[in-house]
Amino acid sequence: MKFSVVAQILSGAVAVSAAAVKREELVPFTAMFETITLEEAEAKAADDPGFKLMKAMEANDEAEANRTLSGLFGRAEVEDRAEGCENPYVRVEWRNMRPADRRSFVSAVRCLMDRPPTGLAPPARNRYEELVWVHQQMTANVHMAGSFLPWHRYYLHTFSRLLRNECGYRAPFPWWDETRDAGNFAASGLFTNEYFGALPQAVNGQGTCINNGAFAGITLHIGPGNSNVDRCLARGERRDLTAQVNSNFVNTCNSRTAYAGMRECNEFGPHAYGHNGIGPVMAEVAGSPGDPIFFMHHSFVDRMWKVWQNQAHWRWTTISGCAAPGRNGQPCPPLTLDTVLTTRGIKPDVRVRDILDTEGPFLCYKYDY
Ligand SMILES: [Cu+2]
Repeated sequence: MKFSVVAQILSGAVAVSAAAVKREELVPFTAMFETITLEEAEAKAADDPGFKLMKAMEANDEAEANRTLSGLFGRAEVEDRAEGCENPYVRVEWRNMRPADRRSFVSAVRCLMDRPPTGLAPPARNRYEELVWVHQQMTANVHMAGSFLPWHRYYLHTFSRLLRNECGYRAPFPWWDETRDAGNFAASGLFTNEYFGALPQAVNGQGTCINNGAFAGITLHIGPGNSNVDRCLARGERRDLTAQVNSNFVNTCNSRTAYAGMRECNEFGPHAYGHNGIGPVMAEVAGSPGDPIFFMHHSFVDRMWKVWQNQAHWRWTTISGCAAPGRNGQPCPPLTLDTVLTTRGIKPDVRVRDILDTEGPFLCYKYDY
């Protein structure tokens, strides 16, 4: 009798404290990236000769494929490529990296978080957060416009330089082939105690503070939005959303022949679903680099663009669309080879022409596949 009362009290106490912890740890998704469905992406692509070609090839319709193929991709040759990148760095898919290199990558990211800020961004508490701050400041200019892909390419490059120059990272820069994990990002091998920490399932549509891995228990200070509020690194996979980051969606976007349509499909398709599917930090545009998995996700987005660029060489040397969204009913400023890409002083500003071809002299990298 006495024992059972004690047992009741004990189990009651455990239940209460577990509930208290759980309440504290659950973090709602407060903002999300805008998305389009695959059906909408296909409808927009329907009249695109590139999309017709893809469908004809899927259906093994050789005659139709040849009809749509003729004249589609232009005549630019490999020789059009600027010289000065004879041995490009190779970005290696996470699973193709040596375990020691994976560990050293994650430690280098952690090292940036452990370094003091330079003072460039007052709300930032460490060097890593200065980079998050740059994204926050640039958010309104570099999303929902043609500048989305070039700016994030340069942002990723800047991150890779900080890892190398300030934290001594020497191994290849990783990328993550998310299509292999569509619908189950948690199984990618990134979200382990050894590397980025867990990616738990969302609970009632909410994320959980991450208390394991290289970033266990960190406090974020930049975001959400334009605000700067202390909060935990929270994640919660929404598999219905990560399922959209599949090769069918990627190929549909990359079948678009004009840059503008491809960029829009990428940004609102696989890019947005990857963000929204990982957790409340990743789903909030401005502060999303607060979760270091941001850089793995954007390496996937950058590689997706690169695959499209490799389909036709003119895509290494020409660009179109908007440098920023049009405001107050005004037409948008055009995106050109001379459009400036800035990291707000972390690295010198560059122009689109410098980064358009990753195998040009300035960036000089490619992907392992
Ligand atoms: Cu962004």
